[in-house]
Amino acid sequence: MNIGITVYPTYGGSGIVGSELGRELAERGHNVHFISSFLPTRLTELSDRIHFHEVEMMSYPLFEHQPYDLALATKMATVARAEKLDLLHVHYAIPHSISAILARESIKQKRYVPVITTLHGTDITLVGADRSYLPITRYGLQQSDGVTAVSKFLKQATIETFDFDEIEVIPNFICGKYYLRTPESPLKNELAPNGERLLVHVSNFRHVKRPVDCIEILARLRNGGTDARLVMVGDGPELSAVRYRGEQLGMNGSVIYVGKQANIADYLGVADIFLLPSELESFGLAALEAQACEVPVIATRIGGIPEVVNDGETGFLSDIGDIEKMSSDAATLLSDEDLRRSFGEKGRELAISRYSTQKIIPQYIAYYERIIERSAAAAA
Ligand code: GMT
Repeated sequence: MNIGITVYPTYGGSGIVGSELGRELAERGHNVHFISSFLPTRLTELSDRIHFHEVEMMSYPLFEHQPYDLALATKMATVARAEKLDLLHVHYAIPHSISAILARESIKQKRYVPVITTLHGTDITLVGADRSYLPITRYGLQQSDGVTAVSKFLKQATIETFDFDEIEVIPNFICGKYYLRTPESPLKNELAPNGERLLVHVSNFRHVKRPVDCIEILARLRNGGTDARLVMVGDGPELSAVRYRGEQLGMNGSVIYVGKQANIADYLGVADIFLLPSELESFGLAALEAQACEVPVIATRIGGIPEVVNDGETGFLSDIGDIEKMSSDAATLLSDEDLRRSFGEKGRELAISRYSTQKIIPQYIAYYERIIERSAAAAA
């Protein structure tokens, strides 16, 4: 198949999933055309099967804001015709599904290119549900030829908010060979020079991730006598609040802020515990990546997380903001190496058996084939 993929190219789960899906499809012999404002961060290599088409935008003084959606639609239409795309697969509904629908409609006399929209989370739960975007998001869902969601939770949230239920759940995935426990890595010694226990948090540091809670947990652990350090991977609007709280609690000497990182697996591979105290998470890709690296997860019992983390088996789940329980669960795990290892092993087993690329990528391919067939039958 010739597949067009659009993602937000910056750091973030939906961009990672879209980029890795493209790479996996190319490995299975498909031609993948990424259409985006710049090269997605996880897409480090192009090849004869992975192509990149940059969305160019003309700047004009009249435009207060550049009309990216239209430039994207134009590029999608051009690429769809030139490369004979079989479908356009967009990640994150807003504005990608609208641009794709516009592209499809603009060229349909020549070639009908079905549009598949994958919902990732806040495109439904926060942004899409907001009054300013709700009608156009619903239109995007209704007009897409196929819609997938990354968790059962997200499918249900979409039904409730948009009264739209033609949704296939295809969960996120990991490639087991890239996500491994690496306790012997030199990075371990760099981050924990005195053998301290390592807590790791990875996010885009938005309010919804509650990264300040990680500092609170670290403070409780250290004040309770656990020699732990916290590695904060990523960047975003809440980072200054995190640093401020770290300063207030006298914890910043035990926090390592490493900023945005291309290779998250390096940090997860040396972690003792992964922290994800989010107030909303439609899936929690980072928790899956941590489990694949045999790292027990301390997270909140919200959204799709209970679908990904087995409470009491691969991690511990708590209510939002229940710092005391999260700290005490972390202390339990950190004081018991056997328990930690057993949680870690079960986490990897769960990640590989339910969410490996071998299991999930064929689901996408089968779904593509179904949608292409259905669209062709409708056109005939
Ligand atoms: O968080 C977002 O606003 C968007 C998105 C992203 O690009 O990171 O995150 C969502 O998609 C990820 C990949 O499917 C999921 O793992 C995240 O749980 C989800 N974020 C939220 O629901 C807050």
